Amino acid sequence: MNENGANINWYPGHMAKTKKQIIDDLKLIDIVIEVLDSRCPISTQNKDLEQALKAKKIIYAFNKSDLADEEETAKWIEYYKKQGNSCIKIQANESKGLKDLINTILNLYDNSKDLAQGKTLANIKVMIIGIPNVGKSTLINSLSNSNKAGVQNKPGFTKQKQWIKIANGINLLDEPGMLWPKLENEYVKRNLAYINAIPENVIDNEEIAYYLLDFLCKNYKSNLEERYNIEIENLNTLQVKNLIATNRGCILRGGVIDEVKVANTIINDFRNGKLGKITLEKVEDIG
Ligand SMILES: Nc1nc2c(ncn2[C@@H]2O[C@H](COP(=O)(O)OP(=O)(O)OP(=O)(O)O)[C@@H](O)[C@H]2O)c(=O)[nH]1
Ligand SMILES: [Mg+2]
Repeated sequence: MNENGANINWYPGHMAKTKKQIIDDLKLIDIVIEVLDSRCPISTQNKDLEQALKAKKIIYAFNKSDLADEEETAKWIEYYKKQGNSCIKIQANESKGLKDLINTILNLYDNSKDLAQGKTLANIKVMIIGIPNVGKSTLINSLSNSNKAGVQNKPGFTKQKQWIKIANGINLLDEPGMLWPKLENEYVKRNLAYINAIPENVIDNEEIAYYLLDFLCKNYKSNLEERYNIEIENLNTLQVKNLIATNRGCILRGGVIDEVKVANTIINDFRNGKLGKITLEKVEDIG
């Protein structure tokens, strides 16, 4: 077990600064794109900035849609839309859904101010926000057709604000707003650990892999059977884990199971989509 346990309170100093910076930057912004992970949109949506975002138009971009259960993503989009939100399914690393995203920006933008000033071309200022690893930099790069946004976050590296021009008078702030995920409860914390949104050093891989496997046994049994070439009917989660270890050669000398290796195998297979398209949160389970 992770000695930090469930009550981990973890909000590094630089994040408070980053939040302040985002709130400051928001003054310049017309439209915010909050990137969510389609596999767990609720867990990846940040509640920290709710107040600052109230006056902004927000588009929820359901990213990594290639890794999520398509039926569930459709239900999530419908659910978000019913609540009056703008949302679009995308796959940033393959530039999928970006046309829809741009059209949504154009539809949401109120150009009356530009017209009043006699401007014919819109000047739409957009900022991308989201928790770690949801694909903010990838989205900036795809929208701007470049590699301007680093794939890693570099805190404390203050530079001049730059705007990246994309089509149709849309300008993207070059720096995505990295939001800190709220570990509201064990359930959210686990989902965020599965999708690699919280640092490895604050999670216990063996524990996380066990919970993930338990979820998969209950919800995506055939995905496991197919990937690991096993039959799991009537087996409990522990037995399934041991079977996977045996089939994948996660065995130490003396026939002891290599717990670290089997845990990493399960987690990495999930993260890389090798277990198929999986959604962790269901619309039916909320509210
Ligand atoms: N399968 C899949 N992978 C994606 C997609 N979008 C981004 N990725 C991958 O997700 C990982 C994280 O992407 P980044 O763009 O660095 O994420 P970020 O939100 O900028 O992360 P931080 O800078 O750490 O906050 C990278 O390995 C990307 O290649 C997607 O739509 N599908
Ligand atoms: Mg980034």
